[in-house]
Amino acid sequence: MNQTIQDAINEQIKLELMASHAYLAMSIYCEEANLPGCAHWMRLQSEEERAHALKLIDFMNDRGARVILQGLPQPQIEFESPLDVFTKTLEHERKVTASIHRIYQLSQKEYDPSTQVLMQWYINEQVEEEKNASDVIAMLQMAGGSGVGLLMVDRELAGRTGEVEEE
Ligand code: OFO
Repeated sequence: MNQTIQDAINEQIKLELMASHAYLAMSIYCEEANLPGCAHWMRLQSEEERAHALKLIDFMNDRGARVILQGLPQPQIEFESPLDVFTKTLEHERKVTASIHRIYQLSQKEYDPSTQVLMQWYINEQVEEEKNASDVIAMLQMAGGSGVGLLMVDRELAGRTGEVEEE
């Protein structure tokens, strides 16, 4: 496997694990803020990001490439509000999308069809990820940041079911 692509995927593994770590920290924040639905949503999101990293790790292993795990920075642990939490989530997802698009381009340039096909899966996934965060932001904006409105959004988020793909 081309070294440039290996390096890019190793960076992407780090980015997915950073997202997992960030969303776990957000889940803890929500739990402390007495928002169990929000905490549940973020816990599932954290697990999903870990699954994204594992999918890349499996792909590298299957192709005989070298996986190099890197250290993760401490995630942000304090937030202004649930709206702040989901706004930061969307910002992070946009960075991840840009990174996936870069790897897709790279795989075209270096002619690596397998990576290209895998990146197509992540491209579709990112559309979903950005939509999910945007939907919650819209709900929070409509409901207002506190009181009954917030309670209703929290109940809605409690209904999220797991989407982690096992392969
Ligand atoms: Fe892995 O999709 Fe979010 O970051």
